[in-house]
Parts: sequence; structure tokens; C-alpha cells
Amino acid sequence: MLRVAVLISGRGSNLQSLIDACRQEGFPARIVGVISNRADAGGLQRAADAGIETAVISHRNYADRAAFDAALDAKIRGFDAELVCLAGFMRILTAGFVEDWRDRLINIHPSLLPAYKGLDTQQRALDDGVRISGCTVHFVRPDMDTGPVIIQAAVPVLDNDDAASLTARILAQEHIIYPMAVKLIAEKRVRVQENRAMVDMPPGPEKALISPSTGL
Ligand code: 4DW
Ligand code: GAR
Repeated sequence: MLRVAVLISGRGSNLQSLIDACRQEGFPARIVGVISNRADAGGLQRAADAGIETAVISHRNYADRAAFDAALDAKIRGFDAELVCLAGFMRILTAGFVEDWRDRLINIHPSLLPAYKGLDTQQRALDDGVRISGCTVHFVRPDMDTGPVIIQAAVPVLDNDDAASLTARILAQEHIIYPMAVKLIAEKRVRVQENRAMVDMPPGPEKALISPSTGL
């Protein structure tokens, strides 16, 4: 069983999807600890409800980012974690931390990276008029929202979408692909080659997502 630590800052719906996946018989990973930088993060209750150890490490209690990251690192190592999952974790990690956890640190992001890095991704996609959006699980590199892509899900953008409806459609896919990524890593089917994550998985029947649907 791969030992996973999850870092959160908020509501923790992606944490919940990982908790639920780990409950499935035969799932090859377990969550050994959840850390939040905010004491009021809703995800802490989800972890506690699942009997998972939690910790709050407030960035406000540290003089600088390096000191905060050192405290995170010590707690993660205390959990004996082998993989760190960022799940709505909102503090930029230092290059030192990211390199220490290179290829053992992953993030979920609500866009088809490298498009729409940063915040407010869905509104920006709507403003640009794109017809396909989605989400990405990737290995973390020091530059924000970069790193080898493990898995992505694409969703259509509909004419009547607003940011809330598009966000919900993407979030539903986040909850599918984040546990899939953890499973693939736990099964050692993912290897990083330069900037690509190669995934040992036979191709499925999907040919393309076309949006708007051709209706054919
Ligand atoms: C991310 C990127 C920037 C901020 C917050 C989140 C995306 C995921 C992520 C979290 N930590 C990371 C990443 C990443 O992609 N790469 C690295 N670390 N190295 C952001 O600008 N956060 C600011 C604080 C926001 C807040 O506290 O609400 C900040 O100053 O850190
Ligand atoms: C998720 O949509 C996640 O993709 C996004 O924050 C949300 C957290 O929700 N992450 C980022 O934007 C990272 N740049 P959750 O707390 O319910 O999992």
C-alpha cells in the first residue's frame, strides 16, 4: 500500500474523492495524514470522520516560506508518506521542497494545462470562448502549475455555461481522475521521462471529445 499525505487549504472535495477511493477493496494506496495550512478548512472534518490523522500548520506561524515548508516536510516524513497530493492547497511551495519531493508530489488543477495556469481558470476559459475545458493531474515543479502531466479529463463548454456550471462539470471529473492518478502511481505504472509522464495503460476506445457535439 502506497502511503499518501494530502495537503489542503479548504473544502476538501478532492480529498473526499481520495478517501472514498482508498475505501474500495484492492485500492493500492492509503491516506496516512492530512495537513491544512488553515485551521478552518472543511477538509479537516472529512479526514477526521474517516479516522485519518490531521495536522494544521499555519503559514502565519513561520517567518518565511522556507521555514513553513520545513515544518510541512517534517510532518509529512513523520507520517512516513511516500507520495504527497496537493488537493486545493493554496500556498506556493519553495523550490527546495518541490525538489526534495520530485516525482513524489502531485497536484490537481481545474484546466487543461498548460492552458489557464493560476486562478479563476473557468471564467477565463469562458471569456476566451473555448469549447473544451477540463482538469489535469500533474507532478509538481517549482514553477506554478507546471510539471509532467499524468492524466487529464476534457469536458465540453456549453453555450449556457457560467463559471459555476463549468466549475461543477470540471470538479466531477477531478473527483474521477485524482484517484486514478494515485492508483496508477501506486501500481508503478507512471514513469517520468524529461517533461513527460509515461503511463503504462492500454489505449481505450475514446477517439475524441467534440464540442459542440456533431449530433452524429
Ligand atoms: C497554486 C499556485 C499558486 C498559488 C496557490 C496554488 C497551485 C498549486 C500549488 C500549490 N503550491 C504549489 C503549487 C504549484 O503549482 N507549484 C508550487 N507550489 N511550487 C498562490 O499564489 N498562493 C498564494 C497564497 C494564497 C493564499 O494563501 O490564499 C501564495 O502566496 O502562496
Ligand atoms: C479544486 O477545483 C482544485 O482543482 C483547485 O482548487 C479546488 C479545490 O477544491 N486547485 C487549484 O486551483 C490549484 N491551482 P476542493 O478543496 O474541494 O478539493
